[in-house]
Amino acid sequence: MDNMQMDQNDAAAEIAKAAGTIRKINMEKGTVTIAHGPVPELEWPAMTMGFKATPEQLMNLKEGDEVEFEFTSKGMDSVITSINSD
Ligand SMILES: [Cu+2]
Repeated sequence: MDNMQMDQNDAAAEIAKAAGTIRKINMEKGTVTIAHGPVPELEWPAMTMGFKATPEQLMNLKEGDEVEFEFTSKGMDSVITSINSD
């Protein structure tokens, strides 16, 4: 294992912030689809995509809600760490 490589992977999992609109919530799968604005930290443009989330994070949210959220992104997995509706 190359330690330098591991450090770079850890850095990729830092928390990023975004704002957007909830398009779909799937409680069974623990996913939420959000149309989010640009994420400068990750050099992401605005897009609609799925995030993993816990039932506790999703239970007070509904489709159409405007939200601000924080997440980690590693490979194809983006996982919400906190989410709040405006
Ligand atoms: Cu995205």
